[in-house]
Amino acid sequence: MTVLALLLLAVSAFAQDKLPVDIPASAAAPADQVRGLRMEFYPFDPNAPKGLDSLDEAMTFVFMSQPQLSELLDVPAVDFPKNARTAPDTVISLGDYFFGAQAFAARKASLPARMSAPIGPRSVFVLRGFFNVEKPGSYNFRFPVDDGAEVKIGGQVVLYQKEYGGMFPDADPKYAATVNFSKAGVYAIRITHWDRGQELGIHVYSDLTAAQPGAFVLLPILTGTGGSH
Ligand SMILES: [Ca+2]
Repeated sequence: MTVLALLLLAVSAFAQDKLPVDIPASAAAPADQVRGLRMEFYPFDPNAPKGLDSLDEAMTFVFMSQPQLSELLDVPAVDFPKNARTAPDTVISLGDYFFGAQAFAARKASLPARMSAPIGPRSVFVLRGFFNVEKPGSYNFRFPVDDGAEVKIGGQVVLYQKEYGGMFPDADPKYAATVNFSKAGVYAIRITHWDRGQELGIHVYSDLTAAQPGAFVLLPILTGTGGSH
């Protein structure tokens, strides 16, 4: 094997082996913080010079914009299923596909238009919630997403998946993250979910609360308001 081949091997191994992310003990959330999963929707602005063509652009767009819609969802887990949608992009009800209709079926709200001809449909959802870590330790996460997402836990970036082209198998290494918690407690999770068009979805799996070692379950979200009443 040549030196160059060895070097390429080392580079590719480095790219695939993501380092665990340490969450500082100070990131544990105060007990009286609002629970539940808050969703903000940012449709593409056709007057913007750039077309939300990448996750990088989506992050900037969200930073510079106000959400068109903001809702506190009453859902038990981060689960925004793909293939649950029944209608084309243009006019659909949020309940048709968002969180398997649990959060929006009763509301009958229409999804704001996210078409932006001639560039095509683009949108960003920001999801913010809390989950419980009963025991300090190292836990594994998977964030299968269509198309891309940034995931922050306790203020730390644990995933920045910027590829697009549909959802790959859940076990694809690009969706994986290992997170170390030095202290038990409630932690914030913030997901910026970017979609470049057509199918969309995100799930958050972890072995944090799985009964079997190595098994993955949807990440349970704490709901209701805590602590102060
Ligand atoms: Ca998509």
